[in-house]
Amino acid sequence: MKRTTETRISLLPLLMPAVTGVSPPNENLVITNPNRPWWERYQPISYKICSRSGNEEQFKDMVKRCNNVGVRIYVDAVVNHMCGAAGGSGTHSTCGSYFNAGNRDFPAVPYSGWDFNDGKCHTGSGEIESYNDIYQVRDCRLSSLLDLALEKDYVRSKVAEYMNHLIDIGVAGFRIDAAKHMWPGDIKAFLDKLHDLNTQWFSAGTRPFIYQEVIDLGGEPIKGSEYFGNGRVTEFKYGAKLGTVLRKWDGEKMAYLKNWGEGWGFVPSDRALVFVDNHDNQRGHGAGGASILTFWDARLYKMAVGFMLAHPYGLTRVMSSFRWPRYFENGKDVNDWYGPPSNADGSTKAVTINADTTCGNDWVCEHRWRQIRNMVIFRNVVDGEPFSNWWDNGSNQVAFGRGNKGFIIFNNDDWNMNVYVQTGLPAGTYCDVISGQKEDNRCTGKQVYVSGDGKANFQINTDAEDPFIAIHVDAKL
Ligand code: AAO
Repeated sequence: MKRTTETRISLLPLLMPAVTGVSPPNENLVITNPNRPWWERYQPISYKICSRSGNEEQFKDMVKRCNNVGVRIYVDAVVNHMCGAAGGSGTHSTCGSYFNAGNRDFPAVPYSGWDFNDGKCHTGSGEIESYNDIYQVRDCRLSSLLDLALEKDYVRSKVAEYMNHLIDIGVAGFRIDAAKHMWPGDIKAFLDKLHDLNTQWFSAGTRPFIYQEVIDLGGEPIKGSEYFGNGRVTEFKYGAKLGTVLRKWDGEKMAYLKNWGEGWGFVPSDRALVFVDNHDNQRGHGAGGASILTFWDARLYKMAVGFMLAHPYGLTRVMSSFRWPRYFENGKDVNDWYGPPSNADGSTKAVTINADTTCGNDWVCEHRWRQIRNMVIFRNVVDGEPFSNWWDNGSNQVAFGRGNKGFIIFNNDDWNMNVYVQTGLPAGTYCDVISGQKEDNRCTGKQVYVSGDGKANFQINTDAEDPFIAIHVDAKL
């Protein structure tokens, strides 16, 4: 499968075997200072499918081949704005379309001055100056990005035309970038214009899946709940809190996760899109702060992703990243702008696959890590089963099950664990899917014996490579 430069994998276990989220595929500003940052893709020039990841033919080919094997594609839709006000004029765009940011002229759409919110924003700078003013947040420029006038039917129609083009090609839905910076009613207006999904792969009448990027950590007047009518919303508290708990900061401990979910002040489960990290906060952009766990903290990261995938709350998204030369100066990563692994001519390096199934060329491919991949399978196996058999030691040793289908147990304490707990599973020998998995009716890693009463003994040393164990009924010998 051809991969885009920054791929994000999300999981919709109910609906389908695998789901892939891709970076904005439309034409964007080419930025050379710094040299081709990843974030240039959030500065649209037109809605032509033509980016560093490939052209329209290549995109269509990817969508088709993925759909044919049950992998759904979700597109990151950047429709709140075009490029930055200082983007200049010329043809320095990924498809060579002419534009003039100063004149608000984007003839390849076309958009002109009338289609932007310059007149509607009332801050002196034209920028969002305060997140406490909901009008600024929606009508002014986010980081100088030219703010589209989505109250206009013309603009709504152009946005819908772009998204419908993608739907007709076969994509399954969208991440709505910067949704907090658009009025919920304006988003509804362009969503209402969208086609049903392509019947070559989806049943007639299937609507696109929608989730909106709304950063609501509390403390601002705009709430994620304002957007529930349009689809799911990103729950940024999830990764920020889970990172704090696993790092044991602020007096947090895993025992407190007993009422994880709405009990922690998160949005309702059926409205939440959850993740441990995303493309912004894994490198200090966006929101979440220092507690966010990423592949750089691999041991805690695997535990966090394992916990997320085992827990019933929310619709889960798994991150898939590239490595960059991270370098901190005064607490800030000065290389946070680094684009994907690329060749001298600027083209993106292929995602090569190593003999051990991991990726090469600096692609991290967290979704291929055994522990994460196997927990995705766990999530599919336990889908629909209730949260059950919670156990904790009052500290950082916790366990829970999903009905009689799966069970997971963690030791994040500084001492060894040796416990005999109720799993809720049928008697038998199970393969731990963290240290290994079931292959040819044997376990490549640890084995767990569940007795007739559903109980099992678990031993996890504090220095274990991965201090957690997960078992499920599809990994029973
Ligand atoms: C780049 C340059 C800019 C330049 C611009 C135009 O970096 O200096 O002005 O080009 O030339 C990405 C990059 C940006 C990049 C942009 C365009 O991250 O660096 O700008 O592409 O190339 C806000 C938005 C949210 C947004 C996030 C980054 O609400 O929508 O900023 N995320 C999306 C994408 C992201 C992309 C864009 C949007 C733009 O995921 O990749 O930008 O398309 C508060 C607010 C949040 C706000 C953050 C950051 O968060 O609540 O809404 O996110 O601030 O500004 C605590 C608080 C928390 C607070 C946080 C940070 O945690 O609890 O609420 O602190 O202060």
